[in-house]
Amino acid sequence: MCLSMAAVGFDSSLLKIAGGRTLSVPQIVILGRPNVGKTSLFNWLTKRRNGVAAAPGTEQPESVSVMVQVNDQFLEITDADGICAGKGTAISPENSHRIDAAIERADVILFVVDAQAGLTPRDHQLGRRLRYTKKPIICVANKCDEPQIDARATQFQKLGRGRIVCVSTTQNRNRAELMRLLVQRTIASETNHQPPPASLKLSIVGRPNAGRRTLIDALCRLGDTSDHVQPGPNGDAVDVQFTFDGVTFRILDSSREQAADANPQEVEFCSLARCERQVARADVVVMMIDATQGISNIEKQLASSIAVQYKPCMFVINKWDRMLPNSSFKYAGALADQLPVMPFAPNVFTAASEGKNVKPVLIVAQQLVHQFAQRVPHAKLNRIIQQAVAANPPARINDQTGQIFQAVQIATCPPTIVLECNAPEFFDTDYHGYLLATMHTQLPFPEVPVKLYLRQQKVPIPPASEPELSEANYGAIALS
Ligand SMILES: Nc1nc2c(ncn2[C@@H]2O[C@H](COP(=O)(O)OP(=O)(O)O)[C@@H](O)[C@H]2O)c(=O)[nH]1
Ligand SMILES: [Mg+2]
Repeated sequence: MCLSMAAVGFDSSLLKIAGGRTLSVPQIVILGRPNVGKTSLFNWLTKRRNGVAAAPGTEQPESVSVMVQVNDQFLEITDADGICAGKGTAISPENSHRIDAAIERADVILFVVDAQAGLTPRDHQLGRRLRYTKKPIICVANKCDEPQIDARATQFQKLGRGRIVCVSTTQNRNRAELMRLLVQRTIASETNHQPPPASLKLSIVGRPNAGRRTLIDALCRLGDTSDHVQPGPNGDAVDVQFTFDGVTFRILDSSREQAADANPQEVEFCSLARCERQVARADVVVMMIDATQGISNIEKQLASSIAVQYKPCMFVINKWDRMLPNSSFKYAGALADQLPVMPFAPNVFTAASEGKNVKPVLIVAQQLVHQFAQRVPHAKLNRIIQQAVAANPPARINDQTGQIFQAVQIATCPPTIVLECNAPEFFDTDYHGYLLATMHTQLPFPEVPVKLYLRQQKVPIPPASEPELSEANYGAIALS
């Protein structure tokens, strides 16, 4: 935790890298109405026999992710089951925002339908929602247990949502075809990726009255030029953009929408879901905290929802003028205890109404984007991991101990590290935390989330089952 004030030399070309997704592990999101077989498909594609445990630190999962490797391609597959749940045809407002956030995160979408049950109003509803995205979509007609059922899948063409692939998770039909298409679409979406504009999207979240609007106005005053951007077609919050230090900042703020909410009961729930969508769109999240108020459940829930999306985040502790002469270091320590999900996130103490110390928000945002795109030399990463394990080996279980054979950084944005080990079960949540803390202190991404996977060292896949694909699965995601 630090109060970062100094301007750093910043290479704006890095924004081009960090703003794009091409260096991240491609995200495949499974969507569909309840009971079509999303979870079955997820387990089948990722070769999991049972349900998957929640990532450490989270409650009942709204979505669960697992990484797979197909030939040389890494893919992260997410079952967005929880957010598609609900009775009847209506999608609740909070799930509606969560579905938008999931679509925002995805590089390729698997839209699952049930070939036996046929088209339902709920499929239509989700289909309409997917019409607004340009992301590649594969329509997966599940429960085609026999080839005769495949003909029924043509009815889903009405949805007009991508190529239809007939599969059966229970009868193990057409898995290889779906996998091949998935990899093809992923590679195509990477190749077609437009170079992103040299701009940085800041999402400002926080409870009402924390001072978001005031901060935005103060930030705009720092900019060379500023203009208001009209809301997007699906009701995005009002954006403002300005240029500072040669970088175009685009600010996403949910405060106006929140003010428009009539029912205060709903405000909390809906605004949290809206914030999730805002977070999904952002390059960097600014979480505003009112220094004069305590940390409430709202802040805790917000921090968790930022952490599960692995977004770079800074805490802006506002109204600090009213807290003087308190020590900011003491406050930072207390904050870390109360919001333990992102111990690495930097703090900036501001008095937005007086325009004091708001410039560091823009400087720290640039630093975070820079850190997020860092790639570490292989030898250095391995040296640090080996030293960490030697200094504090994992606990012995049944006279055996965990061993890490190799560490590989497979992606940036977020920095994503795979540890090849003898058995992931030897490394519990505390040990993940220890390794992550070591990486945060010793590698050039101290203030951004790092994704860590543990993988049992490769076991060859029997060639008879699927000769053309070579695949490997990775351990559950550890929340950094
Ligand atoms: N006949 C048949 N049933 C399936 C298939 N895949 C899933 N199911 C069943 O459909 C039901 C709902 O599956 P689930 O994966 O929980 O659906 P979700 O709600 O979309 O995640 C379960 O009873 C599954 O056993 C399939 O390929 N064929
Ligand atoms: Mg399910």
